[in-house]
Amino acid sequence: MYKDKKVVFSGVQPSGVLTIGNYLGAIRNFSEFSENYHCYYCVVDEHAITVRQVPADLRKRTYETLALYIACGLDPEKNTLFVQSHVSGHAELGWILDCYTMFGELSRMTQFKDKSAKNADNINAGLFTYPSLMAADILLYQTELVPVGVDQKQHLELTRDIATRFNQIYGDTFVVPEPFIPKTTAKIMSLAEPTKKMSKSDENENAVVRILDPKDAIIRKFKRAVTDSGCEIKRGEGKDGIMNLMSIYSAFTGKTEDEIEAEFEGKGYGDFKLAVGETCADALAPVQAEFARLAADKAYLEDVMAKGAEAAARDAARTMSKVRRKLGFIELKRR
Ligand code: ATP
Ligand code: LTN
Repeated sequence: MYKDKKVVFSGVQPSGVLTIGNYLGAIRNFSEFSENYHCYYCVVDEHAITVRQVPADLRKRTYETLALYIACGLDPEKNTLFVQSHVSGHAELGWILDCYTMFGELSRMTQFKDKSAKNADNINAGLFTYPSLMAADILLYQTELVPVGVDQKQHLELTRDIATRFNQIYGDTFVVPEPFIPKTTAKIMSLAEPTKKMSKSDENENAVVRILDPKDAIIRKFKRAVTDSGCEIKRGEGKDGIMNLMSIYSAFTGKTEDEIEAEFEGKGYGDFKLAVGETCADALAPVQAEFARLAADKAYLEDVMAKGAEAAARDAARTMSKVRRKLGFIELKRR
């Protein structure tokens, strides 16, 4: 779409207060693309309603997620920051892509299987077709690169299949995107069950460290983190808890796992957990301070939203008009 720059797109659901999983797996990496790509970072509120939300909370978290984008280093002048429901092209293209996505493909999505197990009383059609709306988010902007955690890899593969299928039927319409998945922080695990992904909608507060948690809560949560019955800070079979803490510590300090093992040789889990907690809290402190400043300025956030939506809608309209033409929809002539 932009002949001079390739496009990056990513989204985060305002379905809870963001975790260090969201931070290390996704948001922290977003700003590195700002210089060389045209970047769209979206708060995907339409995705969030696939699970029941309290309206006042959804509204609050939408502002909060946008403020966190900025607090994590995304400059609204250099990135298009916006809210999904403000650009109607997402829902519109989402419907169209539903018609090019197979029931069998959607049935294989592990996120659908996990979320329907967790929300057994609300297995709605939106939860099932969620990946075609995500494909629409990405394809609408002719995206080349999508920075995400590894849990989204399957959705990205489906997005590629949908784009390729559409292009085969109608001729080149969409850029086929690639995922960008960080090497060491692609999947931060729950502190309570270290074989499960840390997820912002987890009901167990001790399982998740949130970007906005105060220092004492962060330290307490790491202290309580589930580890094995051993005592050495070393990688190994059955040491999921310790390995998860090592990757978090590594992400915040830049130290390699070998360096971490050497640093904590002869020390116990208690010392290590305290070090991880303190390092994490100190690394998040500047983000929290910036967040507090931004969150108090609703008018500024609304201004960012409005400008972002306007720019995104303009770009989305170009793809939508191409898609409509290809499909055989009549483009309405304005009178
Ligand atoms: P929910 O619990 O509501 O499903 P979530 O915590 O899984 O939310 P999303 O909004 O679905 O978060 O994801 C936003 C981004 O954060 C995605 O790119 C996703 O891959 C990434 N992400 C989420 N959790 C983790 C994690 N534990 N480790 C690494 N990346 C993650
Ligand atoms: N499906 C993602 C959130 C999401 C997204 C996107 C990520 C919605 N649309 C487009 C990247 C690009 C999730 O559940 N983590």
